[in-house]
Amino acid sequence: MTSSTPAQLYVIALGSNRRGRHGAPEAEVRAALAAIGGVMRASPIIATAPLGPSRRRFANAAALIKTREEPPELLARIKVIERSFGRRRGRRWDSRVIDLDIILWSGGAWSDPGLTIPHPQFRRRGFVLQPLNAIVPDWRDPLSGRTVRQLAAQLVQGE
Ligand code: PH2
Ligand code: MG
Ligand code: MG
Repeated sequence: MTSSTPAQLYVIALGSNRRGRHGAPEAEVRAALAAIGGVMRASPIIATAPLGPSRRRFANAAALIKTREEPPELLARIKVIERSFGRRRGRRWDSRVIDLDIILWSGGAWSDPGLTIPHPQFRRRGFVLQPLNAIVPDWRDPLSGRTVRQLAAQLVQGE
């Protein structure tokens, strides 16, 4: 039962580059933070250039959340939130109303066919590392052993 599961911490990355029912991308990110709940810290929302073929700029942010959900339960819930915000499935690089990605987990690493934590790409993405650095600079990546602060500095230096 979830009630016997101890509290878990997760870092979630949020991105939007398309208007939805809450308004502009920044408003979608703010509404998603409220929908997720349990938010202990939220980064500023920053505007970033798109990585990939989409031409629209993104609003990106990150949040530290507390929940009793195990990784698959949290993933299922954020997928429901994405759908309720109007996210369409199966268009990997298309513009989107909201994208919610689990980046880090207090339990360390997780891997199953539907979910990998830490997020496999996060060390190479400034639009993820910059918001993360604003909320959890001392969190250590369980795979590389580096802190978020180190990973962010490394990416800026182009290492
Ligand atoms: N997400 C992507 C692809 N490209 N670019 C920016 N700037 N921000 C994103 O969140 C982003 C992206 C796929 O999830
Ligand atoms: Mg993503
Ligand atoms: Mg995603």
